[in-house]
Amino acid sequence: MTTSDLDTLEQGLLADIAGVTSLDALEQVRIAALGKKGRIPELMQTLGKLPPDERKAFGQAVNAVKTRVSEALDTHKSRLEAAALEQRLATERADITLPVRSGPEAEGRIHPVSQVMEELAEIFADMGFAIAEGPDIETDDYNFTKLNIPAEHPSRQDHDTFYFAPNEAGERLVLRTHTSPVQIRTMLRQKPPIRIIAPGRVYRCDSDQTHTPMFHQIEALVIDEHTHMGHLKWTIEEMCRAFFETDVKMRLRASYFPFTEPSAEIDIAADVIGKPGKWLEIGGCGMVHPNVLKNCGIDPEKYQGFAFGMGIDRMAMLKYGIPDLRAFFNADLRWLKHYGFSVLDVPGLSAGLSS
Ligand code: 2NL
Repeated sequence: MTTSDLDTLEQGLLADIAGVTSLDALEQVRIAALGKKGRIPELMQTLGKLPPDERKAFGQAVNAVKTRVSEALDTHKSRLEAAALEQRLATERADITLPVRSGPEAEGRIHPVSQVMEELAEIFADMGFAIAEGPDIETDDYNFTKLNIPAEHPSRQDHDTFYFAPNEAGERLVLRTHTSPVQIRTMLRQKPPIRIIAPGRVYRCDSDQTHTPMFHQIEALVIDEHTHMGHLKWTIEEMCRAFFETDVKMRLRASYFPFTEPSAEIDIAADVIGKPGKWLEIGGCGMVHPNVLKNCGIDPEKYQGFAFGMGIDRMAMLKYGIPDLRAFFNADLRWLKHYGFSVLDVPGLSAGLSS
């Protein structure tokens, strides 16, 4: 083959490419030109039969043709793809105002516990809190000792703890009885200021009408240099207002926890569930005990903090009028259909938490 034959071949291939109007046809042209048995590889194979002094120049010429043909193929491919997309955009329409098609997405329901966790996360995120998590299986030290609950302290019994058998090191692990160990871990790891919530599963060996062995708790912890009870009260009040989506009357009633001093129970006026004149207990709170701060390497002379804890399941029952706690954990689809939330109802403060 001469150089002018090569030129003719190139012009032919480029014309074929330019004349093609579909991606399939373009692929056929590519295979005929560059495929294993295509025109250009075929030419390459004839190189060996040329006199040695012509081989190099002809090889280079064939390679140059190959490069230009490849480029032409790529360019034309992009052009055809762009045209195909234009065509689809011009003819296909998506009506985003249509309701969700019936199918698994529309059938699915969010459990009230998940819904309330999301609502609370949204409320606290808005106040600048981060979400902290930790393991369900905890050490005795993090679940009790660091919280100012020493060995043999009576409140260890109050907690109805699920204990694991001691390991080789003689260490006794527990299923956490509250989410406080998550806060202990945060204080050990992070310097103040600290603003976190710790939502999650907790376990107590207790089972009756109003207690299940696994339930859900959320705790909040704030540590800073001038934190006081006023901050505590405002934060809880603000949370209640946002959560119940109405003004909520609240009172703190003096109480005792080993990990806070002073300590209080949190009561809200039962107006929110249509029972005016009564009080509902929703959790406990207090100023973090100086011993707890010390146990976590925080100087109680410099830093103070508050903490509070609430049952998430109970908050869900109150807000959504769910009467029976045990039904929460029966995996009953009829119950979930009745009390569950649509996957599309994502809680947000602007649109209303539970609209
Ligand atoms: C309740 C009462 C409470 C706390 C939890 C806490 C955590 C740390 C330090 C101090 Cl790391 N306190 N948490 C404080 C007071 C009450 O929960 O009734 N929960 C359902």
